[in-house]
Amino acid sequence: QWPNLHGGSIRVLQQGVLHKTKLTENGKKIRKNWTSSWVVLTDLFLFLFKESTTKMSAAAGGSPTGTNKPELCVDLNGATIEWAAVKSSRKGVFQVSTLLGVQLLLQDEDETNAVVWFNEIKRAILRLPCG
Ligand code: I3S
Repeated sequence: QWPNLHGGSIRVLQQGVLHKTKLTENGKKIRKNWTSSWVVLTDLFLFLFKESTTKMSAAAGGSPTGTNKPELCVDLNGATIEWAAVKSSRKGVFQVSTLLGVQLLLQDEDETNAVVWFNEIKRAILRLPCG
């Protein structure tokens, strides 16, 4: 568990490596650029860390501060998630879209694992006020 600013703590629901690419940036469609990230699902946010530098420290319970900042914080409140087989030739691909217009594809080669991630993220979204 990570400390937060209010002395409470952020509950980590699931973490691991996923492939990701953004589909849009500032509302504009961009060219895909698949990279792998260390993904941490919490109640409110999906945090994506650069995989190479943070996997070990995140796995060891490192906090997302200082040089270990996430490269992307996806607000799950009001977000949507759907399978996105038509948007990629890869298998195990789903899309997360936020209220503010971030569109992200996430992928796990292992489709069983992709289903686990999909269900956990979906459940987190549905628990939130706008979900
Ligand atoms: O949906 P697209 O545009 O066919 O996605 C592929 C391309 O973005 C490709 O790069 P180029 O911009 O050089 O064409 C990527 O290397 C591929 O990975 C993209 O497709 P997949 O099916 O992997 O999402």
